[in-house]
Amino acid sequence: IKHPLQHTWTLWYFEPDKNKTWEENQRKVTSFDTAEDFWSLYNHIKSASELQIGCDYSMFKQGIKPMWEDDANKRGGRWLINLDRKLRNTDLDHFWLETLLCIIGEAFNGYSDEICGAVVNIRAKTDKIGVWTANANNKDSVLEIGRKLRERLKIASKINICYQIHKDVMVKTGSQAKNAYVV
Ligand code: M7G
Repeated sequence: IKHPLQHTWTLWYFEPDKNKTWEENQRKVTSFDTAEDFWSLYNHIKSASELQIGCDYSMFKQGIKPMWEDDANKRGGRWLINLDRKLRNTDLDHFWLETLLCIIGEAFNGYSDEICGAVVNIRAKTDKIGVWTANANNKDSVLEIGRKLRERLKIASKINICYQIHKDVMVKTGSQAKNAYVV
């Protein structure tokens, strides 16, 4: 018997194609609901650091699209970890794997219900890992998820990580949105 996960998760892959809309470029890869199937998938696909610039992986609970507009995300936001491209070959894959293990393993104490998914963006200067939560107003859960993420990723204490509300990100550009919370 395989080891069941609490939720079924879907992996999405984004590859930029100028002839298509952003939404059309988001492709569902596959879904899984056991630890063993997670590892077969993880071992089968390219690591995040091997993706081309401009590509993303997203892993979300089944039924939630990796988009601000989804009902599950529209009141939410993300904990954002910026990683200079110099760290792409040393830290990125490790941080992304640990992020995935945190979400599928329900590591956020009583707050895992608030988790929608996680995204890794491969970008020219700064790669990004985002952990998306359902409700930016649930301060206690947002902060606890941020603290746990820091702890599990072993983020150095001199580095702050910031939470951005999707509604703010939509109207600004990229990472320039104001930070609603910091841990
Ligand atoms: P990004 O890929 O999150 O970061 O957003 P980047 O600026 O580092 O590349 C790039 C652009 O993709 C945004 O300005 C939007 O045009 C589009 N985009 C990103 N997200 C996460 C969404 C989304 O959830 N919904 C829609 N409609 N567009 C998005």
